Amino acid sequence: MARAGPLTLTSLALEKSLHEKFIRDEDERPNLAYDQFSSQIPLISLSGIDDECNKRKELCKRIAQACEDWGIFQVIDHGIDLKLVNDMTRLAREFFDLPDEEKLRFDMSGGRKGGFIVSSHLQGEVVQDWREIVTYFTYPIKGRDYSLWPDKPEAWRAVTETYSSQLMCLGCKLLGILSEAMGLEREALTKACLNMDQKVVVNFYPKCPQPNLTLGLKRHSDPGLITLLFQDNVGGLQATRDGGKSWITVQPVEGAFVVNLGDFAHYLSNGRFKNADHRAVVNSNTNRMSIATFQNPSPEAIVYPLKIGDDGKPIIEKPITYGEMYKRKMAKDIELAKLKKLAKEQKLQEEVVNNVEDHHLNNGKTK
Ligand SMILES: O=C(O)CCC(=O)C(=O)O
Ligand SMILES: [Fe+2]
Repeated sequence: MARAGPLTLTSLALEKSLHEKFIRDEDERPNLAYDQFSSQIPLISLSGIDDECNKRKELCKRIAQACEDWGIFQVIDHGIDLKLVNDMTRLAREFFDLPDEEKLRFDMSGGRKGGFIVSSHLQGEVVQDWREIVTYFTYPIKGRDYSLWPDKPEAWRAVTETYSSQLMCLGCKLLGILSEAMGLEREALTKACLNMDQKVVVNFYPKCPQPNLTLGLKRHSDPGLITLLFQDNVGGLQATRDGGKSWITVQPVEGAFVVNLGDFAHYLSNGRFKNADHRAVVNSNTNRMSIATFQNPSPEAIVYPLKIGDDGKPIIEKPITYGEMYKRKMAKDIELAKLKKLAKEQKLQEEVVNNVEDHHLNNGKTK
């Protein structure tokens, strides 16, 4: 049977121009190059994190400051074995290099909880992201469905298991620091998650024929508590602090993890810590890969500030569950996408009416 054209982005990347479904409206297109780096995001060494001494206190201060300013920082000396990270990225690359058919054996678009997907996008959203993804639901362990974990390359499953457990440890250490920075007991944020969830998402951004017209991943904040992102040395992660008016490209640092805070952390800190607004841009020179590990609360966890200053007010009216918060976030995004689509259609319609009127006027003049 003949195949109906390219199925994955890796195949579409070979075409000369960008398929229409990836072309963003002008106001969403990137205005800053993937490799125009900024060093504004703090780079923090975690050495001394386990010492009960001044070093930990100092670290706590620096991390809290970064979370107040940006909601993003990078960490080195984090204790994760670099060989493990290199194995993880090498095997992931080998997976994305497989023929379409092999990758699509793990297609998760039918609602499967984990696997491979091309440019996932929201219901009702017209424009798609320029990325391919493999998602692993890694914690709680009893929720793992190994049949959805790619079986090629062969070693990838075992490496992902080790990677996920080591990142769970690092995530919890950082949550300990953040809890202390909030003036709470070390376990406060971990406990607030009830039974912590973890999801590992491997993002692959093939080189793109017209990168200025599209995004690898559109602007968003992560919904959960904390995300640990490993990116290769290409560059493409961008952050904004002013609602998207200006952006910076995060400088890739060899062996570092980018840590960013999500909505749950923002609410639990009563708005003190930023839920970092970020996106990924792509380029026409080279493929890019990043591995995002999301540490999230369980759906039943309560979203409400853990501490409110003496004269402060809670930034949310009443406690809701994380599951409900997530549902509302998705519903809002879908609503925005719908409104945007409607506005675009109306604008097009107005343009047609104006053109017809101009045409009549001009015809009238020449008669
Ligand atoms: O690839 C990147 O740099 C960003 C990935 C990201 O933000 C995500 O997966 O949520
Ligand atoms: Fe993200």
